[in-house]
Formats: sequence, C-alpha cells, structure tokens
Amino acid sequence: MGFKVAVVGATGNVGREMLNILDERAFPADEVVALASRRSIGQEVSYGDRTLKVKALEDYDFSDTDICLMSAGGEVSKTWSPKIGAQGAVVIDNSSAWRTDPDVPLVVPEVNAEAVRGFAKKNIIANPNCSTAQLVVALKPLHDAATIRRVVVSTYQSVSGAGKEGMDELFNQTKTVYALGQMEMKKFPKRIAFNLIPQIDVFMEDGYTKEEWKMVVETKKILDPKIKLVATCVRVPVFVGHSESVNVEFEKPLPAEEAREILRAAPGILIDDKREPGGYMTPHECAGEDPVYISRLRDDPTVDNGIAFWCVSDNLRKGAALNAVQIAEALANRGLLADRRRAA
Ligand code: 11C
Repeated sequence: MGFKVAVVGATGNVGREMLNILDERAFPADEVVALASRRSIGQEVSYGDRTLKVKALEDYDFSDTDICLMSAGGEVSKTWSPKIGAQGAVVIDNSSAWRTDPDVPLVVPEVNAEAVRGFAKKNIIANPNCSTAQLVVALKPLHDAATIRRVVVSTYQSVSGAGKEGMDELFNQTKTVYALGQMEMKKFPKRIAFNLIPQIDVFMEDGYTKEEWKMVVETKKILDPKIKLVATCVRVPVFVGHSESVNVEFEKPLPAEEAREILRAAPGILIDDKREPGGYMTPHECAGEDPVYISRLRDDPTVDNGIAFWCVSDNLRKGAALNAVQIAEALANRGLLADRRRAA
C-alpha cells in the first residue's frame, strides 16, 4: 500500500518541481493531491503523465493524508503547518518558518537523515534554505574526515530563488535593455539584468542579510554547532542554479587531492574538475540535475589546513523540491509513516 501525498503551493516553481520529482523517483504514492490558495482552484499541474486539478488548501481535509509537501511561503506555513500536522499528516516544509524551532528537525538526508525521527513533536520537518542545502552536502564528508573549523562562503544565487516574479523580472529587464523600454524594478532592490546585487533578503542589525544569517544557523543545526561560518550572498542574473565559492579550514590536515577522493565517494556529489578551460560546472548546465557539483578544488595556502572549491546545484531541486522528497523517502524507508498508520 502506498501513501497519500499532498503538495501545497503546487502551482509555484518549487511545487511543480515537487510533483515532477515524486513521479521521477517513483515515490510510493497511491494518491497525489495538488493544493494552493482558493484563487488557483481549477488550475492544472502535471504529475508525470497525469494532469491534476488544483484544489483549495483552505477547504481540504488532511485526516487521511500521510505526507504534506509544503512550499507556500513562511506566512502560509506558520498558519497551516500546525493545523495540517494536528490532523495527522507529516508536513515537510520548504519555508523558513520552522527551521530554528528546537522541536522541528531540519534535514538534509545526505547529512542527517536520522534526524527525521524527531518529527513527532509537531509533525513538521523543515527543509533548509537552498544555499545551505548544497553547501552542507559538500561539507559533511569533509567534516567527518578532518573536522571543519571555519567556512568562508560567497554565493552567486539565481533569480528563481526569489520565485517566478524574480524570473519574470530578469526576463523583462533583459528585454528592456535591448528594446530601450522602461526598466521596472519590483522584486529586486536594484536592476538585476546585466548586473548583480549583494543583498538577498532583509538586512539584520549586524549588517549581514537574513540569507547570510540563515546559512550560519542552518549549517550549525544540520551539521555541527561548533562550525564557524561567514557568508556573503549575492543575486546574479541566472535563471536557475546557485553557485558558491567556498573556503574551508580544518582542525587536521586535508590536502585537496585527498578531499577530492572523499567527495567523489560521498552521496549526492559529482566532481567535475578537469583544470582546463571549461573543465568545471556552471549553473546553466546544472539546471534540471540532482547532484551537488564540485569543481575548482584546490589547496588554500593562506591557512594551515585549508581547501577552496566551487559548488553548483539546481536550487529548485537539491535546494528545495528534491530535498523535500528525499525527506519523505527517509520517513518511508524507516517505516515511520507506516507506524503512524498502524498507531492511528
Ligand atoms: C533565494 N535562498 O535564493 C533564497 C530562497 O529561506 O527558503 C529561499 C528562501 C528560504 O532567494
């Protein structure tokens, strides 16, 4: 017997990708339901070769739903995730609403899959921010090998991280540059076409942005609270795929060549690093792909035990929808959903 799965926010970038990935990975679902706000009722979305008509979240009864994949933003999640969890479904939430809640596991299955066992306090599991997800997949095997002391990361984040409106803004501004029309800025604080913006999310009191803060607190919660991390997050005119320049300092020696073999054997990672023109991954090539790609791996001679690398991944997949479906798989593989059914 398979599971009943609801996808909330099914008409958005990430919601559609969740439906694709449930189908691609043949998640054992007997029924998949697409939900969104009332204004999307009747819209159609694809689930493999099937077409689902969107139903209203507000009117839906979750009492026989096993898993609810939620990608409808923080405010919707704050209101709805506890209500859905109270009806018995396990909510896997893609927003930032629950990530720092001590009663909610924050999970990247390649790193801390066992943490899914802690879901029962609220029936909610949080998916990390996209820029954190790809980073911790790369850091975990390195941390196990040589204990990370400090990470310095600069991100190059695509506009799809800001949703469909972000993608539309890049498209429209780019057309405007050539057509000499009126440049409109709605989603981003400065022009993004042929430009980049060193601000993602709001500013905090200490001068860092909330996106940078998220990378710090989420890495600590998922991987190790002792890791020191400093981030600079930058929006770039790329539609899909987040890139990161990463410097890691270890407690113990870990030469780049050894790190390469460790990363090569680690789950979720592909090494694309030929040290020749074009011998590295770019966001354009990673769009639609599942792995976290590592390129430009080299020693960092400015610290005692350090390496530097380039890390690229599809932010809508590993950074959001794929990670959420992997969490659902981690629950199912551990029999945690079946147990819930037997207990009900
Ligand atoms: C961006 N990383 O690229 C953000 C999007 O906390 O889930 C995801 C925000 C979040 O704009």
